[in-house]
Amino acid sequence: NARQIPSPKTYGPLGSLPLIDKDKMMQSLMKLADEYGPIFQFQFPGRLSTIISNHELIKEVSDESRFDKTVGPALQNVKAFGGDGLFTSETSEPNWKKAHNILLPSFSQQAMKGYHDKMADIAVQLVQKWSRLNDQESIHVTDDMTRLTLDTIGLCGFNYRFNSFYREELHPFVQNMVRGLDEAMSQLQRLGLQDKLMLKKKRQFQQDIQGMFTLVDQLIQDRKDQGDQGEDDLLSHMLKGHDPETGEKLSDENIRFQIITFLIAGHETTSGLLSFALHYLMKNPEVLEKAYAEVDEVLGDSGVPTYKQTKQLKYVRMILNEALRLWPTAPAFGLHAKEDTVIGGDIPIEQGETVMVLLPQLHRDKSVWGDDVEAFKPERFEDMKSIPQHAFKPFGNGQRACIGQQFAMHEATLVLGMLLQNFKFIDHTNYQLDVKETLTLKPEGLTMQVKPRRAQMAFQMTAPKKEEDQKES
Ligand code: FDE
Repeated sequence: NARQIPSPKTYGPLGSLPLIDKDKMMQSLMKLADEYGPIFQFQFPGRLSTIISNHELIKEVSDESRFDKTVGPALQNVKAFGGDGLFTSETSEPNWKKAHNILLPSFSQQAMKGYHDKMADIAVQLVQKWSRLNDQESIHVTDDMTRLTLDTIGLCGFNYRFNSFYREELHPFVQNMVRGLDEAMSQLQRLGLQDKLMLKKKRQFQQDIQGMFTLVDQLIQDRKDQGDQGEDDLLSHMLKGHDPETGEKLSDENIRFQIITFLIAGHETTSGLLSFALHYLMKNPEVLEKAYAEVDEVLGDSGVPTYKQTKQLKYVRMILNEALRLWPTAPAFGLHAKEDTVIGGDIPIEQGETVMVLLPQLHRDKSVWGDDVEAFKPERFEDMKSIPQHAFKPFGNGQRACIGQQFAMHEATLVLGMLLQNFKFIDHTNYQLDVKETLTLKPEGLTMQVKPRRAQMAFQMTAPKKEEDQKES
């Protein structure tokens, strides 16, 4: 017998929308999950969404023989500029597999060695900026983290410098992207007719998309004109790479969509991650002490961290994982059933029917994490093998999981390591967490002050010996 899925009450054509805070959809859904349980149905205007959020059910839908990623309504809207790039394509679209095959080696752990110096280049800019602040000047944390992550993916991906630390305003591309993403999300909450009437918004959306295309197409054209000069970045891999299965190359149009995809996926999520981590460090002095101790032991006064040193920052990684547990910056993803199936023993899901996986709630499943789910305890990640499979999924699932996982984690570990190496963090406003939602999550309005921890900043010290790095396999 089929179980009835719980569902909050509805208000005519608005569905259950009046029950949630429009600006905090994920957090509202988390509250509803507390109330209605690990599976419930939410009536959006015109569509019913099944939301699942405990370990037991998510373990089942993580079975790739039964479920596959779905490009849900939010990603459908982002498709206007992400096209058939990796993030916004269905697994069945031919360019997904092709690009996946071509790009996988560019994101391997091995490939991170090649990006390390470029990541460090941008991280040094951040440390320099913070080291030159006057007393009492405060840092807008998410803004600086976004500068950092955008510049990092720009430099590692396409050898392009956004130079965000040299400008107060956002780079025009970022303005286009942020407004575009914002509009893509806003469209979700408008009723059909209401949406059609937003002519000015629509015109702006088209302009923003054109703005993004223009910059990116120019980048591709410039690289082609200049010819192969031995660059070893994502763009060169995309221009040269052949799909080992079919021998085909990516089209220029698809390369454009991939570049936009990496710029979107690679910077908002990672900047949110770093911002949450800094917030929790300032609120948890024992964790902060342990982090300083590790950084002093591994990095000490040895200057800008090497690749190998960065890999040794185990506790810093645990901190990042714990931040991703509490606030997975890409908080949800959609799946559809490949065939008629049943989950949870008695809940039928028809072929093509979709479910939404709500990560922050999964990451608070007390049967996995214990009763202190809200506590910030990096020690939970001491032994990754002790964490049940599919209980921690900040990077998504299976073949459609985040291709940028190693990239994001290496970058974030390096940056957090360098900040710990160089600065004392001061929570000068006694900040209370306020999670802002766009396509991703961020601590809204987080500011901090810093003081130098040592007489010389890392970037002023002599460069470490690079040969040591080469030896490591
Ligand atoms: C993806 C991803 C995901 C899944 C989604 C779905 O399923 O829908 C997730 C969850 C994620 N991702 C998350 C994250 C977090 C962080 C920090 C990140 N992420 C980062 C990054 C960086 C980069 C570059 C990236 N990222 C990218 C990406 C891509 C391309 C994708 C798609 C893939 C496929 O193939 O599908 C993703 N990412 Fe991430």
